[in-house]
Amino acid sequence: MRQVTNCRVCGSSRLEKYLDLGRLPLANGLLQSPQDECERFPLEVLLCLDCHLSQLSVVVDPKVLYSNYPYRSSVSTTFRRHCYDMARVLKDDHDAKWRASGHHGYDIEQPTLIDIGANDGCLINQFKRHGFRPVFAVEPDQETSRGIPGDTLVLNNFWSFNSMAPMQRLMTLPGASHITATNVFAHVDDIKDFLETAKLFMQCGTTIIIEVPYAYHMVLNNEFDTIYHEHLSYFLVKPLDRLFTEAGMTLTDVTEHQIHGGTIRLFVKNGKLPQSKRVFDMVDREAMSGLHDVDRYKQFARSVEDIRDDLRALVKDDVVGFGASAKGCTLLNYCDIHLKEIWDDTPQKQGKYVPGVYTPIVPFNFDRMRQTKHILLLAWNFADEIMRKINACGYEGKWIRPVPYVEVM
Ligand code: DWN
Ligand code: ZN
Repeated sequence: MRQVTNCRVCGSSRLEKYLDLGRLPLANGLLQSPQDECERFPLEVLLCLDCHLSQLSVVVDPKVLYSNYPYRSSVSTTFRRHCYDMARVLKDDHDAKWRASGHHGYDIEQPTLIDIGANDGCLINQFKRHGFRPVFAVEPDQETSRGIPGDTLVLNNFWSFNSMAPMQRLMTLPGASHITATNVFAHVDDIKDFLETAKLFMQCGTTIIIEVPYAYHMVLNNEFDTIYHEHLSYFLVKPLDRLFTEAGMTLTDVTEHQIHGGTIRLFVKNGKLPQSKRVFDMVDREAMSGLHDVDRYKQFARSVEDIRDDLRALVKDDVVGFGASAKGCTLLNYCDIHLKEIWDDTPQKQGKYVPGVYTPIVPFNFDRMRQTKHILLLAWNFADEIMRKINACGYEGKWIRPVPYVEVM
């Protein structure tokens, strides 16, 4: 475990702690048995007083975090549709540029893709449906990567030139028109090495598309449970713009999306290029919302304590959880809530236990549904999809949503 003493974007040592969730277990370190021990690590968030990046106070070894990784992106229809929409938008944009180029200068008719943090191939599958040709995918967990289409070269490693001997082998490969990194950039400690490695695979027209949870929504919507040891950084546009500029790149555009409680999609190119007005508008909105002032984060921390107190008062041990999410592990451990069980559709999670609270993760079951009066939405980011599905099965009880404030529906 590495103690963070300097900001990973600007190097400043002026880091102020604004949230302490205690010593918590690793969110995806699911247990085989309730008797298993689980290691705990500090879960504290620091604000850089110079560039306003929020970041964890410690970095847990990624080899520990991502071995036997149980999370599968494709379980959620909502996320699959999000990837479909992303592929369609990028393909339409690519085709428009190809037509406008008069078929030269923009030298790739068929768009090509390198996907970093490919998980089970959820994104690659949707991009292939839109005519992208995958050049290769990077996914550290071999078991997880088995879902990636067989015609895609897969590198089971982390995206870092420093630690990837096979990378030299990949250097013989052509670059790609698009390099995607969805739900991975916030997980990376050395983000400057990440970008330098990406540069090796960028051609003149290449765009890197990075999607990360947006700290604007985390703070304003009290999404404290999105804080866990996998998420090292909690980004605002302001520090990101500085990061890319100092890396000799340009944040050319940024768009907002609802997925996972609110994310931003960053469009990054090599060199110094014009930027969309959206970049500046979002930085201004961050400032207007108080997010360049540590006091706003201390207000967020107080709201988190209120949610904890409200949940402790409301949730009894006959309550069931839905979605054995990483968020759920943070929420249950921080609030010290012990549910009867958690229903989850992910085969790799069923039969296991949430570390720290030892709650069993089981498949949905009609009989147990009929006996249930309250379900706690541990995957509230998919509330519509989950409630629609379970209500359609005849569930007549109540739903509890924990954020932005505790609500019984
Ligand atoms: O960055 C990350 C985000 C994107 O995903 C990863 N580091 C870890 C993970 O976080 P999470 O576990 O909080 O993500 P989800 O996607 O909110 O987890 C949803 C959980 O709910 C999964 O275990 C799948 C489950 N689920 C289900 O069983 N049936 C979800 C849906 C929609 C369903 O219908
Ligand atoms: Zn900083």
